Amino acid sequence: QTQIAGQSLDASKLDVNVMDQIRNMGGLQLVMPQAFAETDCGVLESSGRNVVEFNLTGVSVELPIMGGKTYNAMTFSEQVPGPTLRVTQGDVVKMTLTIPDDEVTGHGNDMHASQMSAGNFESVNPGEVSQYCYIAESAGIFKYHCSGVKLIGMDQHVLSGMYGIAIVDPANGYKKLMVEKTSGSGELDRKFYDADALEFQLQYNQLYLTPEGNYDAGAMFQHHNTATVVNGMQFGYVPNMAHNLLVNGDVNKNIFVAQPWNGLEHKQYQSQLLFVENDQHVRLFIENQGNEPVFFHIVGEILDRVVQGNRVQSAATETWLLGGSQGMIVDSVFD
Ligand SMILES: [Cu+2]
Repeated sequence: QTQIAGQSLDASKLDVNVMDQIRNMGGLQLVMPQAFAETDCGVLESSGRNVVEFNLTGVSVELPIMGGKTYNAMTFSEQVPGPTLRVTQGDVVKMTLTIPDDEVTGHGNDMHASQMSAGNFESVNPGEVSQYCYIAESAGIFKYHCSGVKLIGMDQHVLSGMYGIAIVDPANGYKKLMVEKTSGSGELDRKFYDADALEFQLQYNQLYLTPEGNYDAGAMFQHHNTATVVNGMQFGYVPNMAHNLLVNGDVNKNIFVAQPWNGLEHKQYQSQLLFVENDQHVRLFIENQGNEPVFFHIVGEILDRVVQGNRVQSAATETWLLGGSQGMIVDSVFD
């Protein structure tokens, strides 16, 4: 019979050196699960799992801001948000970050889906390429962001545009959506929608800028944001001249009182309306990339389902709160 006795150890009251004793016993070895331990691309690539390459560049560019000015943005692959990675739970992600020779600063990439600290990846300097691999073990929506130069300037890099999302689809796919309807007073008439849905992604952030369009850390610490941005732009949800033409038959006949992004020269930085059909299952991937809370509500609608980490958090809720670096999947039917 074996008895195991527990006791507390106060190292300061021992007359032996605890660290020496541990060393004499052969030391301590940290054992971590596969997702953490096997970051070597060679091992993971030959694991038999599906390998998805995710290639990014770290580039500083000037981007338009409301009022006709520009700001000094930092980007993954010259876009804000950065490219979206979409994989299936269990896939191996092979992430490669390239920093061009003429880039002004080093960058990193901390992918929350990887469950690894950005500290392991350090900083990739101008002219360098770096790579790591990981298994996307958990389903859901996860932020990725620049980790600055060995964490220094991380706030500047992220709040200047270096962020994006990884969508990890559940291994067994998405579930059908149930919406409660009634066929009379007190008569429940559940309605089911196929898991296939029309999908959108919305990423929230703030810009903290000096009048010259540079990052303003003082403003960030005081939460005095210059702008709230959705998918990288202010007021991106108002119509532009293409919608004027569609709805009013005239590019110059505005639909809304303020249309700051009317010009088609803005290309991908043009405002975009989200067109959905009545009685259609819509899936929204939403991430709060910033340092202010997001109170997500759709005017005139109820969020039929909120999912985080492949677990239903709520049904039929009016608003859902996302803290900084938090994501969710909202399923809704507009009716
Ligand atoms: Cu960066």
